[in-house]
Amino acid sequence: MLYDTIVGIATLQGMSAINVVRISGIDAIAIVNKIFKGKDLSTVSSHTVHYGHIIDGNTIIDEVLVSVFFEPKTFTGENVVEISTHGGYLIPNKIVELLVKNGCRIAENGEFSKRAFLNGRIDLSQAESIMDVISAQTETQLRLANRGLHGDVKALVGELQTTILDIIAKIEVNIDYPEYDDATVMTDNILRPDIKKIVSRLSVILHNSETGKVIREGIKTVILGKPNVGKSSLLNSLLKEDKAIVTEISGTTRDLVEGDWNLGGVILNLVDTAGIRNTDDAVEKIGIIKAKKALSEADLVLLVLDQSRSLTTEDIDLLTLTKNKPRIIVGNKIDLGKHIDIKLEKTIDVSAKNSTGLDQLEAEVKRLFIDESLLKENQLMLANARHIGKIGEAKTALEDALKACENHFPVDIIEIDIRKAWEVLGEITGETGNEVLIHALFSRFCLGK
Ligand SMILES: Nc1nc2c(ncn2[C@@H]2O[C@H](COP(=O)(O)OP(=O)(O)O)[C@@H](O)[C@H]2O)c(=O)[nH]1
Ligand SMILES: [Mg+2]
Repeated sequence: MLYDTIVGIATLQGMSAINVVRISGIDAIAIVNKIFKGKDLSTVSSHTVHYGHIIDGNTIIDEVLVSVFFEPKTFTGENVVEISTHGGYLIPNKIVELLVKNGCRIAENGEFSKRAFLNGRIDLSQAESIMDVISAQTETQLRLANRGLHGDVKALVGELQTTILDIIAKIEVNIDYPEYDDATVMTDNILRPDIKKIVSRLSVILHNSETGKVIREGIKTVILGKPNVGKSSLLNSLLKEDKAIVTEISGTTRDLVEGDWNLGGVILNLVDTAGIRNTDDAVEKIGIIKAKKALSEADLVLLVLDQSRSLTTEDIDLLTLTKNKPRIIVGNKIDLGKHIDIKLEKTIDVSAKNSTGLDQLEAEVKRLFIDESLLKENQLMLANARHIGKIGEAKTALEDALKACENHFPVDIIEIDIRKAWEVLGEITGETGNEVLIHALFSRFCLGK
């Protein structure tokens, strides 16, 4: 391995029982050996753990356990040592300092994973899944991330690339033996059906990935309505906690109040807002500006109406404002009766106060955003926006190839589009692509990872 030896603290620092300092590189074992009092680490077997002390000259820094892994079967593919130290800030940092003095360099964010990728231990989709595994908040997110980590995305991409390569091979044969086939027969009888098949496969993948993306990223949801319709009450009853202040006084909520509603594996990131109305109150005004900004960033609007009374122009304005957004109209205060006199699209009747109708609301969110059959069958869904984008690009390239076929372009011209699709898919796994992308991706990782 050509790289220098890096060190990073792999655990969260603070008042914890232990910390792990991780070292990777050709000199990892030799460097640790210089500051370790215990067994001679150059003589131990790979994948073993050793008790001893980290020392600075004659001073003992900490009592530790040292795990030793010889290349190539390690996380990074290089020699790796993990030192389990006592917790806190001082000890692990002191050990890092000592290691740097003895020849290590402090690792950049994600550099361990980057080396694992560069040394061929994992592909890019697996590296990205590591971060997803770490940041998973629901079991569904974790399940999806684990499939990526185990190489399911990589396998899918490999399979798609092989199919595309088969088409390229057919074209190459045709180019090499032009007398072998008539070009029009080639495009009409062979290429078009083959390409169409992959395009429809990519369409299915893209469709399923909509659910995947929602699972991974959650649904940014803004609760909107005029003052006093029960927005804050709705937030509280969905979250089952008194997060936002509820009073009968209009204009109570001024700042945004947020909370996550876990819908059986899908997270709704709820934002309760100040009721939108004309007001002279300076603070409330700012709240309303924030509400409108939250609206522009939202994936979903819960538009709350007080259906125990007639609608006002403020309600109508909000109905117009949110017309082009995915929205659910929530008819609150159903316990007081239904008095809305104008015809509305589907309304979900709830009583935020008595927590009724919330199941129907949940069902409506699921109907709009997720394909539950995919979840039940534990189907593979792409969830990472970068991967989904690349699948989309591949599909576009193949659609271009189809158009070129229809226009009876020469096959070597059609091949350019098909090759593009192959290449773009390779960017998902990092097989094709450039260094800038790879650097940018890994720099988003946490330190020591
Ligand atoms: N009867 C009834 N009152 C409600 C319901 N939801 C909210 N309220 C009352 O309506 C008033 C305004 O509620 P709040 O949640 O602060 O409304 P916001 O201004 O839209 O956030 C409070 O007095 C609540 O107790 C409901 O479902 N039924
Ligand atoms: Mg409120």
